[in-house]
Amino acid sequence: YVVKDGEFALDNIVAAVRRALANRKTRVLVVDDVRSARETLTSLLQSQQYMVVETSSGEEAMAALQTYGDIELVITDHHMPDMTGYELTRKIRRRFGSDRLRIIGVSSSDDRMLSASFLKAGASDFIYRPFVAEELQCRVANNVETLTQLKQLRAAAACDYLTGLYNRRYFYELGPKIVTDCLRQKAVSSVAIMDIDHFKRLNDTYGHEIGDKVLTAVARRLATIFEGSDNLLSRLGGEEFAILFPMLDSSAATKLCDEIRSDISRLKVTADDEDLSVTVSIGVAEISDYETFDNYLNAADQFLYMAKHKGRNLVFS
Ligand code: GH3
Ligand code: MG
Ligand code: MG
Ligand code: MG
Repeated sequence: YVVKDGEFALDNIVAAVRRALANRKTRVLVVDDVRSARETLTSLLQSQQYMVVETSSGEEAMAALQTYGDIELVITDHHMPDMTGYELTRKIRRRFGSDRLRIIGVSSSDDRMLSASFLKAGASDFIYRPFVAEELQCRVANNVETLTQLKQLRAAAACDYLTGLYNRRYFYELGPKIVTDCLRQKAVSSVAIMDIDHFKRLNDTYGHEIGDKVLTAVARRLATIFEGSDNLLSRLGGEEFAILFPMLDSSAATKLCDEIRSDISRLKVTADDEDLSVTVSIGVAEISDYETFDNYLNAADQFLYMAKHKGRNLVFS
């Protein structure tokens, strides 16, 4: 999501996630060994506009979860020949947390402890048969809504409020995983730290609000440059950005960073009827071994310091 002028990026990200989720149908997996029972559930779910996948056993259910990567809710019967719904619930929970996938147990058993067993095994909800259609539909809707809220929270937690870019937290969460993946494939990566030159001066001259506007414009430009790429862009804080270039060695990353440096220097930000421009300095470090992610960021930071020292508007590696 790329922010526009005068928008609070994070609010818009949250709204965009909500719209995206509202506009697409949720896929629900129904697991029951009795066909008529499956069909009852399916027709109730379809009347709520859900997409439904039916399976008649736990094994099939596990396979369906693999096949359809987007199942968000499983409604499972308990008594089934090969695997009980309780066992299926435990099995699913080893792979999917309740923040990714909701599970509702359904059973006509007269064992009143069954609902507690399901919930302890990680089910999100449980309904005894025979159930009132309305109640099942409400529980389904509540579970889907909870998942939507969790997704919005996750998106918000990963993003920077001002610019809408990924934040430092997310960069440090995902970065090491990407790097490790590359190293396993015997490929190096590179990381860059970019810092706007003399930003304090800009703030002092034009005020913090204009400073924010320039910062947002730089962020937006970077977001456009990296849109659709595998590179991980984030705002580390203040007027500093970090970019991870998976599978790119230092010389290729440096070349790319120099193009970005040049691009940013040509960026015009209109504020108070004036065209403002900024330059950036960038430090690039190659990640070729299993040292800590922090070590490589420190190395990039030292190169950034050299770029500043040598006069700014430069890339060092
Ligand atoms: P250098 O070229 O050495 O990087 O100089 P600089 O002035 O950019 O560096 P310095 O670290 O001294 O100042 C960074 C300034 O960025 C200080 C702070 O007021 C400003 N800043 C940090 N975060 C924000 C922000 O979110 N909005 C605005 N407007 N300013 C910010
Ligand atoms: Mg059954
Ligand atoms: Mg700085
Ligand atoms: Mg600076």
